[in-house]
Amino acid sequence: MKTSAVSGKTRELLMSDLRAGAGTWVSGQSLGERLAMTRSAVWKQICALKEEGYVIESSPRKGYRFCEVPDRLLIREIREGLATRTLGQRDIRYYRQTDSTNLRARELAAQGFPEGTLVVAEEQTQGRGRLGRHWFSPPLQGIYASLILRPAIPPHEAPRMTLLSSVAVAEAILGLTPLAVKIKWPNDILVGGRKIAGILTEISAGMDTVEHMIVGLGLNVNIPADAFPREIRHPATSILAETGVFSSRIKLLRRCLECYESYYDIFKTKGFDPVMDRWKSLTEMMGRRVMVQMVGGRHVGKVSHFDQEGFLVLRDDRGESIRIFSGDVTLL
Ligand code: BT5
Repeated sequence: MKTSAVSGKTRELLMSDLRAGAGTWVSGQSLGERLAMTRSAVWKQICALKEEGYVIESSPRKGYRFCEVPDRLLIREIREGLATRTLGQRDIRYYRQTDSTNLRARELAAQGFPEGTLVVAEEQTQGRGRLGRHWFSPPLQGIYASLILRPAIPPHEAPRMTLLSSVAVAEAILGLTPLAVKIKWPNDILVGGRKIAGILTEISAGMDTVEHMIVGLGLNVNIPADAFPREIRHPATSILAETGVFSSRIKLLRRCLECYESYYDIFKTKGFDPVMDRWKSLTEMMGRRVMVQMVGGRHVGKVSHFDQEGFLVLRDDRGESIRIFSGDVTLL
């Protein structure tokens, strides 16, 4: 029986039929027959897909032809070919605009949404950095994404996850662009000393264990160099500014999720050492003289190492070791 009441699932089937015939015409009648829909129901769904940004040609005689996927972080595009088991495979929330994806993810986590839940936005009106700072999040030019994780670790090991996140994002950029990215503790991804991405890790924890963790990624993809506001204190850059070419945000997001999952798996099965080893190979901080500004003061010294829990260990001018949980590092 044909019906015009089409479920979301039917739209997904229609989409995969259209995609499968990419570049060729598919008649409305054959689509309708395969999906048990009237031709006008097919047409309505095509209109909805076009509204989402898909480029689909239509001709009264030939039917429909799938031409182009929009440059949007749409849920079905995130899942298309995503090679993960958990991350991004569960609930995904998509916003054309929201205040902060970390805030949205935090609400979902409090409601019990599982590990791997993902929140993405095309634009943030109040993107957040650490210590209440602002994260510049212009529409459709960057990736603003937050993951819910529920790692079985004690709260004092949470900084490990920030390090793991930086490694995963750096690997994703290295894999898809020619850029030589570097990591700056605790949460910066840099290209030529300029910040191309930042990660905001927020945890909710009891005494003994992390209840949930929100890992928020801001990645500057197609932001022109001159679009960054002056009030950004440190030099910022984007993949476009560095390479001169536009990159696919969706491919980058998928690769971030895949890299994240593989490092998270390594962490769970082999421990933190292999993650730390990769982290060390991606940072230029080892042995460097730095100033670390923290909430309660500042320290100057040489970077001695990063310890098992992800803390920065400095050796100050008197030869004393100082362990630092979080702060802003300036290379001197
Ligand atoms: C960070 O903070 O680097 C963490 C940024 C995390 C942003 C993501 S976006 C998705 C998710 N939802 C959120 O609301 N947040 C996360 P921090 O280390 O405190 O750096 C913030 C500083 O970086 C600001 O004070 C600016 O100086 C600078 N900045 C702001 N926007 C920037 C941008 N788009 N690119 C580079 N630098 C920026």
